[in-house]
Amino acid sequence: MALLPILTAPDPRLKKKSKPVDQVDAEVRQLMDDMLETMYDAPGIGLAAPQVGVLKRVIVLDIDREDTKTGPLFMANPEIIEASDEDVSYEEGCLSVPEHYSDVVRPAKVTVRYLDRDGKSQDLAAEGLLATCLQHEIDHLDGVLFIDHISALKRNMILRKLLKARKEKERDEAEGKPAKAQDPEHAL
Ligand code: GNR
Ligand code: NI
Repeated sequence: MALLPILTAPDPRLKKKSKPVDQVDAEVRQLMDDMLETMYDAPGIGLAAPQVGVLKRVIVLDIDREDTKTGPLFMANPEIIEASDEDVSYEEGCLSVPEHYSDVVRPAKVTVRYLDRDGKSQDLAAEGLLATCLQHEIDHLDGVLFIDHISALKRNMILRKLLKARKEKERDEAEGKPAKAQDPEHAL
C-alpha cells in the first residue's frame, strides 16, 4: 500500500478524459488499494484515478454513514445507466479543489454499472450522498470538476484563489516555513 500525491486544480491532467481499463488485473487492484488508502488519509469519501495523475477509469468510494453502511466500493469503468428526472442540490467539495465548497444540482438517484475489484460486472442503484458522490467521481473520469457545474464567475474566482494559495505555499516551502493546518470546519 502507498499514499499517492493528490493533484489540485488548475492542473491539465484533471481536465483529460481517462481511458477504460481492459480488465481488473493485479496492477488495477494495486491502484484501487493505494487510492483507498490515499482517500482515507486525505480524508475524503471518494477518489478518482486522475486525481492521483493516473488517467484510467477507476474510482473508489466509502460513504460511512448510519443509513448507508456500504463499506469501501472499488469501481473500474463505471457508467451511469439510469438517472432520475428528479434533481437534488448538494454542497460539494473536492480534494482537488481544496477549501472551496459549492451547491451542485444533479440527478437525485442513479444506477451505475461497473467492474468490481474481482472484475465482475455489477449494477448499483444509489441515492442521497452516494448518488452525488458517484456522479462527482465519474465526472472526474471525463475531466469535469464540480466547479464546472457552477457559474463561470464563481469558478474563475475559485481557480484564481487556488493558484494564489499554491504560489504562497511554494514560497513558504522555499523559505522553510511549516505547512498551514486545514480548516477543521470543512474537513471532508
Ligand atoms: O470527500 C469528498 N466529499 C464530497 C462531498 C460532497 C460531494 C462530493 C464529494 S467527493 C470528495 C472527494 C473527492 O474529491 N472526490 O473526487
Ligand atoms: Ni473530487
